[in-house]
Amino acid sequence: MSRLFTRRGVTTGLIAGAGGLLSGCDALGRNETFRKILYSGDDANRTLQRLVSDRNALAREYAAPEMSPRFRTNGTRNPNTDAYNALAANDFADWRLNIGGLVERPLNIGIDRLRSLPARTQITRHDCVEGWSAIGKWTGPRLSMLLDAARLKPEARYIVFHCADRYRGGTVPYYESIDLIDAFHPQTILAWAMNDAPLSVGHGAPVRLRVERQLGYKHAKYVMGIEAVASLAGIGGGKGGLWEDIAGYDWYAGI
Ligand SMILES: Nc1nc2c(c(=O)[nH]1)N[C@H]1C(S)=C(S)[C@@H](COP(=O)(O)O)O[C@H]1N2
Ligand SMILES: [Mo]
Repeated sequence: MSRLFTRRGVTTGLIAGAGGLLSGCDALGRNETFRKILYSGDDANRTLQRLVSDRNALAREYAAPEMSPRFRTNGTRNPNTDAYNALAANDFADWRLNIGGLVERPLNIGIDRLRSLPARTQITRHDCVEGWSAIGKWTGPRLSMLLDAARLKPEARYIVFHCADRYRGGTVPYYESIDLIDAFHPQTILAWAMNDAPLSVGHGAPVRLRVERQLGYKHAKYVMGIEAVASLAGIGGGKGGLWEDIAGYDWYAGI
């Protein structure tokens, strides 16, 4: 078990992040790698800095009465593979999340551990590219906390999410990816609860990504593995996500 996951480690991490909970700039600023990449050179980077702070703006959050009475499921509603069905039959007690790739300290944690980490709850609007939206409440640890614990190597540029489901039951696994700005955005969480209940199979059990500044297809459900990479070229069809590969969707789907 990594040292940051001891109670003391988590507390220390939280104190370091206190006051930064709602500030994406702080989240970015805590990461030396970003600083070097983004703020090297000086005034030539002013435009870039402005873009980065826009990218760090928070998605709107809503009040409980604004939550949608019905939140539809979309895409895969059940991965229905033998492996997934076995995990689901046991209430995901045997599910393990792997965090690897370009990290100093690969992590492998179970669902109980994930649920015991300090969590963020946010009520946000999900916008699907197909033209529907719904407001729901999501709870889970910030992705940044896990990436900090795993310690990204300096070459890491993207975070890839490997999912349990296969496109239309075929052989192509669903996957998605985001850059480090979104990975460290304060509202980017690994949600294990929706609307105060454990995530249902339809909505991505046991864990799905919420990346609130982007469209629905970026919010990977059924997350099994998280991989830090330097380039997206070697993953899937190379465009950073299943829909990007097969349907030409934009990799950056900002809203
Ligand atoms: N693993 C996986 N994640 C996925 C999908 C999918 O088919 N498989 N569909 C995406 C799309 S297009 C949308 S709109 C949302 C739907 O999330 P929901 O089922 O909770 O409404 O999940 C996204 N994440
Ligand atoms: Mo979607």
